[in-house]
Formats: sequence, C-alpha cells, structure tokens
Amino acid sequence: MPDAIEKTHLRFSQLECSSDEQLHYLFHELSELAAQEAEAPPTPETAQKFRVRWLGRQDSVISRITANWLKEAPPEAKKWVGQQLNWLRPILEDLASQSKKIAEAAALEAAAARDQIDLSLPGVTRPLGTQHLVRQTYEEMYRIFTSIGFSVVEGPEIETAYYNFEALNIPEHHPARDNMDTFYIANAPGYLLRTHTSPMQARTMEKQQPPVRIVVPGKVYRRDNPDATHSFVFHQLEGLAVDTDITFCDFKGTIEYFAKEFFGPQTRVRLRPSYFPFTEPSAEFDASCHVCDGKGCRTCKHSGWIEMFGAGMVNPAVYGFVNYDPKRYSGFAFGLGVDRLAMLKYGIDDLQQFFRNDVRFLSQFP
Ligand code: 2NL
Repeated sequence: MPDAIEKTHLRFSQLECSSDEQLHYLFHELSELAAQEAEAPPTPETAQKFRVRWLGRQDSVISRITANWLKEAPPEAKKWVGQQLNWLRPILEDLASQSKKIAEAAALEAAAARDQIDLSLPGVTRPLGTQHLVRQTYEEMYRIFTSIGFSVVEGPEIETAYYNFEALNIPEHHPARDNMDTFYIANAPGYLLRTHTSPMQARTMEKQQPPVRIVVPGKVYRRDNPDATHSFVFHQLEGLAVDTDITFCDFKGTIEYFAKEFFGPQTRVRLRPSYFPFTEPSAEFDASCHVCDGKGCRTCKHSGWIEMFGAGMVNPAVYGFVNYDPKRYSGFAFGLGVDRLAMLKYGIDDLQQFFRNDVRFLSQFP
C-alpha cells in the first residue's frame, strides 16, 4: 500500500476515491505524517527541508495535490479536495514555522552554552613586577648621595685599558692588575670589560674642571668563579669629589653620613689603613654591625664591624692624566659593592640569588 505522500504522485482518478470520507481520511493521514516528521528535534536545515518538502513551489506535497488532485478532480469532487487542501495548508504552515522557531531557539541556546563564561574559575592574573633588590639598593644610595650634592653618572661597560688602568695610575705590569683577573675582548685588542666604574670618573674629570661631585653606578666584571660571595659580574658604586679645598674631614664626614643613612642613625664608622694605586692615603671604612650593634654576631663574623668602602684621597698622580692641577685641587674617592651591601642589609646569604631571577626570591622584596 503506498502511503498518503506517495499517493500525491498519482492523478485524482488513480486514487480510486469514491467518497468524501475517503478523501478526508487521506488528508488526515497526510497531516499525521507531517506532524510525525516535525516531531524530531529540528535543526535550521531540517526545518527548511520540511518546508520545501511539504509546502515548496515545486514538487512538494501541496504543489502535487494542487496539480494532480485538485486540477484533475471532476467538478463535483473539486469542492471537497479544495476544502481539504485549505484545511491541510495552515496545519503544514504551522508545523513548518514551529520547527523553524524551535531550531532557531536551540541554535541560540547551543551558541550560548559554547560562549558561556564560568565566573567561578580563577581569573588570569598578570602579577606586577617589582624592582630587583639590587636596583632598590641603588635607588636608596642615589637618594643619600644626591641629597648632599652628588650627581649620578653612567659609563660604558666595555672600556679601554687606558681608562680602566693607566689613567687610574695602574701601569702595565703593576701588581694591582694581577688580582683584577680582567676579561679582555678577543677580537678587539685594547678593549676589556671594566673591572670597576672608575674609568667613568676619569672620563668625567677629563671633560670637566672641578668642582666634581659624582657617583658612578654599574656592572663590573672580574674573572671570578661564582660562589656565595663571588661572581664574575657584580654591581659597584664609586664616588668622587674634587674641589679646591677638600680635606680628609670632608671625606670622613661624607662616608659617615652615608653609613648612618644606609644602616641607621646608631651606626658608627672606623677607618683602617689600606692601599689602592689611585688613592693616597687609602683606607677601608667599616660600619658598626647593624645586626648586633657592634657586639659581635654571625653577620659581622663576631668582629662587630662590617667592611663597607674602599676609599681614600685621590692620588695626585691621577690628576696628571686628566689635566687637573694637583697643587690647586684635592679630593676623595670611594668604591663599594652594591650586591654585598644589599646582602648585609637584607640578610641574604648567597650572592647568586641576585642573578638567578627566581621569583620566589625576588618577590620577598616588593
Ligand atoms: C673598592 C675600592 C675604590 C676608588 C675606588 C677612585 C677613582 C678615581 C680616583 C681615585 Cl677616578 N679613586 N676610586 C678609590 C678607592 C677605592 O674602590 O673596594 N671597590 C669595590
């Protein structure tokens, strides 16, 4: 038995429909089949296919009923076919628009589910960085020195042997060059990585007559094997003050001011004789230990004192290299290791922590 849809391919005469009731039954079957088909959860595509199959202009159920049944029916049956057709058409229209609506709503819902934001998930945090502790220590030192009239001047890390040694009264074959363990640059004869920031002080004096009051920060390089207190690169701050009437008292007062600002007002200082080729006389400046206040502890290795500066009055021989009149001018100079002082001040026991970029270490000093 062909079903009602298949029968729409037949002409009216082939239906062998002898009564209005049979026709009614046929149309009813069509509406049932359409309702069944529309029952499956529709997609926008199946909804469109439903409309084309049942209501389309060409070769749809409705268009075939019109062509094969209505037009072919004898005059007395035309009325019944027409009535049934008018009954079926709005039912199909309803089913088609319902399917379309359901499909669109489902598509929207699916898209919303795809785009759903889970507000309970942890957010993407972009943590703000902090200044490296060496940088923070530099800033603190600049604050102290600029507050008493020093300027901050920077120079190149690749230097000539002349500025790194000669101009600082360290001639070739001078024993002071031995323990510097300098990095020379293989394909640039005469160039080296500076072993201290003093070359920039010599360059400044060359360009500018006194008064000079500068501090020179920067990385310096020496051929050291890394351990808890050594590194082939470390940070230095050197200072220089030259004028017509600078005395050893200015020198001591400046260093003492720095020590009290950096380690606290209770800090006392002491001087020990030392030697540097570019200062005469030379001294090591110690500060009373900020941890035990001079009583002796692990930090100061039970001496009560912490070595802070190498320093001295500028050796008049240096003035000869930079065209300063050694009879008119005098001055003092000092050098300190920034990493070392940061370690002492903040209780860090391993110099290498500064170079590891380990956030667990760095974030302890926000
Ligand atoms: C240290 C010792 C020092 C200087 C640096 C200097 C520079 C010029 C002239 C005279 Cl242009 N002196 N600098 C003086 C004494 C000591 O550094 O222990 N550095 C880590």
